[in-house]
Amino acid sequence: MNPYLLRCLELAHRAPPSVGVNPRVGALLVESERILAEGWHERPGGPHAEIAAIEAVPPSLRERIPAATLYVSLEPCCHAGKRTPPCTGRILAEGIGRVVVGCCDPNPQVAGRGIETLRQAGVAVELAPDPRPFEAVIRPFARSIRRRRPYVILKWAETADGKIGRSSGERLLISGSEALRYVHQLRSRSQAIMVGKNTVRRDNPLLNVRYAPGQPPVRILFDIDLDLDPTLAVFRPDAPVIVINHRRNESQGHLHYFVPHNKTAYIRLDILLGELYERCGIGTLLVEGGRYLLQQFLNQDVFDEVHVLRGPQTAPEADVTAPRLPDELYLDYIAPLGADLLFIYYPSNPNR
Ligand code: AOF
Ligand code: ZN
Repeated sequence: MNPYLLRCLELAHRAPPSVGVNPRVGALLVESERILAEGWHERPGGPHAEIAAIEAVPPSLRERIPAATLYVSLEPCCHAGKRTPPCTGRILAEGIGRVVVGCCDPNPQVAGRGIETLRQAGVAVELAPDPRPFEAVIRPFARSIRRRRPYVILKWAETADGKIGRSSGERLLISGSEALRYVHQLRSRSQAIMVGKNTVRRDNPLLNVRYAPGQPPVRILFDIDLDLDPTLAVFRPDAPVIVINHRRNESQGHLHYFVPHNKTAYIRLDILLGELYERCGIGTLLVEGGRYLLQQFLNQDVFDEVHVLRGPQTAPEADVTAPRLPDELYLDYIAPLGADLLFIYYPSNPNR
């Protein structure tokens, strides 16, 4: 791959999970084999990657901008009426003559029109020979903008005989340290994490990031009648907490009480997630349990990936069976994590 395009991918990965409903994008300006400046898209409402790169050019090098090539991992946007002005306008205003693009923007409001706009204005636009690595970086964005709901990863750990817990409520440690690290990496890459009410009450989980670097995700809880004990660990102020309920619709510090507008949201996960996407800007969601909630996501076909960590042993008195996987899944990846095995499944038809 062209090293400048590869660098765009690296820069795109600097975007934190709070980039939310927006894509991860990286860009750089190169003139005579010299990198004038780099940029990436950091947060919704913040400058797009191209703009960040243009603005990072030191004053002494600004006069070189028109002679430079702009490398960008995603097609520059051309649509107005959103949080930031269209990047195509700024590219033209700067007089940049050549742009190399990783892949097209799947946003229906762009979808090739950004490239078209630049070409019509006389800019030489080239596309990366293989768009797949660029499409892979924006996969959550591509899926969520089309369905207008967050990209959903379901995750659980199960014993060698497929049990995830004890009905007595007594805690069960299934995974070894490498698998735990993996889970915390997954959390640190997710904008939000969701668990069912019984899991909160019984396990009193922290739902933070301890065994990996990174920020704790937004916690999303179900507390319909607002009767959960406020001293539970999930309510700690280390991360924003969205409390789905049917009484209060207001924010109090880090606590965001959320009443869905559409009453069917209490039983239809696609509608609930649609509201979390539109109203709270939640773009990626990790669902960690318990069994009932995970099974609802599977049954209602509201997920994009399933990560199962299978331990090497059975556990005494473990009697809660793992969620039942639908037939239309394909197993994409298996890898050992210490003594555990990680299985990653995808829906067979991701365009469903
Ligand atoms: C780009 N470069 O770095 C990004 C783009 O709400 P806004 O103003 O931030 O616009 C978000 C839309 O812009 C998003 O849906 C996608 O189509 C595009 N994102 N485009 O040229 C970037 N992040
Ligand atoms: Zn843009």
